[in-house]
Formats: sequence, structure tokens, C-alpha cells
Amino acid sequence: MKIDIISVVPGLLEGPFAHSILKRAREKGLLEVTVINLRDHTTYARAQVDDYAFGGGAGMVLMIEPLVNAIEALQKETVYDEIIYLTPDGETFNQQTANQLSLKNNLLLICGHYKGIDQRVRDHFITREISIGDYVLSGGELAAAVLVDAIGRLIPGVLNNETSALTDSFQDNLLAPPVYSRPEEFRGWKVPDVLLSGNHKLIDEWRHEQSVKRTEERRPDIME
Ligand code: 6GU
Repeated sequence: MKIDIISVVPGLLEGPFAHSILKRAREKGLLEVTVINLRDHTTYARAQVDDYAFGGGAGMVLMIEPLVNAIEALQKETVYDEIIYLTPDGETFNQQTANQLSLKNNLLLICGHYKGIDQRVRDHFITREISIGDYVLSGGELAAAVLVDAIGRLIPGVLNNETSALTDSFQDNLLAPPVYSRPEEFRGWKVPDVLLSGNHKLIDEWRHEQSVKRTEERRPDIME
């Protein structure tokens, strides 16, 4: 999968994909992430990419021309399955959306800043608008990083048996059960006996019960 990201603060996206699972995905050639600096696509003086909003009011708007220049330059190389604008007024991102997007080949993510991007870009280029939750970030970059992480780990071959996504929270509308590792006892705090029993049927039943209990207690809203 190829994910291109247009940003005015590309430095914010240097770290997140350079470690751990996403690093391995990139090294294996399963995920290609490219960050495009919007300032490389402006024809305005001093690499200007934002301007005041017509009609007044506080806050700057990312101008249409640099964005369209950047998008159309990228479209010469790549046919995108989705052009996604990260914005707090988009649909709320969840596991189902991550699953859907992980099946695509080419994604273009556009990070807004300040008061957002010129509405005409949204009207004529954007195919999907996504928020990562009901709070406001100073730009779309951290949200883009969240999407790339959630999507990237679902690409076939990225996770191995040990890190399998099948047992993640949310995959079956249930939260994941508690997990334990060595030692069996620490300061008198014991690992539940059933997990040491070797009886996989009992263990699966216990984990399912724990998942249901946790979900009822913490997230009754996601239960089917
Ligand atoms: Cl996608 N962008 C911004 N700026 N703030 C957000 C967001 C996105 N999702 C939640 N808050």
C-alpha cells in the first residue's frame, strides 16, 4: 500500500513511521509512506500557503492553489482510491474504517492547519473526511499518523502471529481481555489459574467472558 501525505509541517511526520511495526512494514515493502511539503507546491512569494478568510474572522486558511498544485502533481503519478482530508468535522475514525482503508492500494491524506483548507478543495477533490475524535488538534498531522498506524498494521503480512490483529479490541465489537506474563506470582498478586491450566477451551471461554464483562462495564455503546 502507498500512502502519500500533504502537510505544511512535514517534520511532525518524521518520527511515527520510523519505528517498530510500521518501520518493519516499510522495510518489507508492504507500506510506502511519503510526506509531501505543501510549500514545495506554492507559486506565491516566500512559500506562502495560507491567507486570511474571506468575510473576516480569526484564523488563516490553506489556499486552494498550492493544494491543487500538489494534488494534481501527485495524481500524475498515482491514481488514488481515496483522497482523505483530516478534519475535526469529519466522520469519526474507528476500527471498521481502518479495516476498509487497509484494503486500498493508494491513499492520499491531506492535513489541514489553522482554520482548515479552502472549501473548494473539499468540494472538488476530497473523497472522504475523517476526524480522530471530538477534540481539536492544531493540525491534521497527528491524526494522519494515527490513521497510518491503524491502517498499516492491518496490511496482510505486517503483523505476525504474535501481534495478530484478529484478537484486537474492537475487531469483534468487544474490548480485548486482560493479559498476563511471567512471573506467575508477584508480591502475592497471582495470574488467574485458568491461564496456567493448559486447557485451551477453558482459556478461550474465560477470555470471551472477560471481554464481554469489560465491554459491558466500559463501552456498552459498542456491544452488538
Ligand atoms: Cl483529523 N484534525 C484536527 N485538526 N483536529 C482533530 C482531528 C483532525 N480529529 C480530531 N481532532
